[in-house]
Amino acid sequence: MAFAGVLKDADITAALDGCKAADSFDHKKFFQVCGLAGKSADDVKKAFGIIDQDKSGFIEEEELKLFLQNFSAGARALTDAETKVFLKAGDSDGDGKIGVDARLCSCLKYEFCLL
Ligand SMILES: [Ca+2]
Repeated sequence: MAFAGVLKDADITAALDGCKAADSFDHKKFFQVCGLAGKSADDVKKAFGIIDQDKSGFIEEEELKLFLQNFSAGARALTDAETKVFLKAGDSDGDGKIGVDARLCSCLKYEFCLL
């Protein structure tokens, strides 16, 4: 499990169960249920480092699409519509990808979890 040591397995399962149906993914709800919302900026950065599979320092659309599979290998890919909404929420400078530096992660934590 890619997130072992960061998140609880039961919370991950609950979060994935909540978005099983296509187009039911809500990143705010997901981050709340999986427990990332309550984590430190460092842990959120760690999580985004896992999602950034090619270690480019950015989470690109393709990586975002496979977001759920970082939590469970059997999870579905996000639909194009879900990916676009998620990308828009995290892409603060409009470059079409999400940056993974610490300061941005604090912003992401705020945008994704607290609003
Ligand atoms: Ca990347």
